[in-house]
Amino acid sequence: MKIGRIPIVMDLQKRFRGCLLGGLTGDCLGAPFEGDTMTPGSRLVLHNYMDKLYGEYTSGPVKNYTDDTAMTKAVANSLIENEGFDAKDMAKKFVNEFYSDPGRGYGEAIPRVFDKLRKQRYSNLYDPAQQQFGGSGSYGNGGAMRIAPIALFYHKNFKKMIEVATNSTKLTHANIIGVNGALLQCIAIQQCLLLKNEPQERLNELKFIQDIATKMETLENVDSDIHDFKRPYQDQLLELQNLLENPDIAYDENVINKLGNRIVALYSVPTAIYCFLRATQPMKEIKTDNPVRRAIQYAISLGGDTDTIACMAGSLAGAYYGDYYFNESIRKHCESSEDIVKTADKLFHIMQTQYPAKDETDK
Ligand code: AR6
Ligand code: MG
Repeated sequence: MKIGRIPIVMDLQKRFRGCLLGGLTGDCLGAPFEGDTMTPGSRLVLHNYMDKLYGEYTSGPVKNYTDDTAMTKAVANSLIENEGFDAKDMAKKFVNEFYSDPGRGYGEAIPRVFDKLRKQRYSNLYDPAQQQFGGSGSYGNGGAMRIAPIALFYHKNFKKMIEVATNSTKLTHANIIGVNGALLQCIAIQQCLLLKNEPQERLNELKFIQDIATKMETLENVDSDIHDFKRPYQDQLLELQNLLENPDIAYDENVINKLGNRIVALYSVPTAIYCFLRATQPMKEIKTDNPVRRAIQYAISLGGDTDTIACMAGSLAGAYYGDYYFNESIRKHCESSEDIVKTADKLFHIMQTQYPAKDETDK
């Protein structure tokens, strides 16, 4: 590290911590704004609120996390305890977590999956999710919001990562839009982890998007006739690229119109990726040197499904920048931040035993 530069975050363990801390922080800070249509006035309120939280620590109410983090923890703990993916254990952990603390703001339909899984004693793990919405399955962003531990744990093995991400998502979300949204977020986190983060070097946002689009091309089922469109995520990634290339059209209303701020995975995962990429550069509307805060604050400022979009944007930013941008104040203001760091460390150590450092990536 050269003097005068910000610390270089090349340490993978710090990136694991950053990714889970970013998700937690986005979730906790976004939750109070969920469902809001943000006006210039409410964006100012948000900015002042964020200034306070990221400033010198002053005691104040701790912000609680929601289902995003509750389920992320369940995914991480299952991977840790089983040293890998065990579908039945993960399903049990989702169910146990929900019934021990159901008031975390879960999606309206997902409790039906938990109820059925419990009643049939985990005998047909994938049936309850498949039966949702008259057999079409959920296209909500609930699979994507909890995918981070899988991206971390399997980031050295693309094929395995995709397989586990798919099967873990299908425990609750069977619709192809829900599944591919989780895959998109998973791939984006993996790319963040593998990118060199040289402080003087600008992230090549367009290349980042093109690389994801290439991977999605092989994953999106072009023969599917379930939807009016054949390649929905690739189309959204083109919209995203267009917004990045033309900052003059990237005003908030247009970003919301083009990418979305909804509970639907297709209209929230690309948005979160856009928030992360846009926030890698200074933003005149969000005056702070902290790019992780920028990603989270910008995601919240779009309104709608603020906790989950900020959670996903925060996970990406944390995976790229590591845990450096989470000061004492923000850690103390978010419920369970010490716990999530311990979880990230456990995940890191077990990942290392499974994938020793000399292993190639993208096997
Ligand atoms: N047809 C119609 N509506 C649907 C469909 C479908 N096939 N799929 C989803 N919806 P859910 P999640 C709508 O319950 O994805 C929390 O706030 C429907 O209105 O499967 O885990 C989290 O923080 C359904 O209730 O849960 C996330 O933001 C809703 O999408 C979000 O909810 C959510 O789908 C995650 O929810
Ligand atoms: Mg939530």
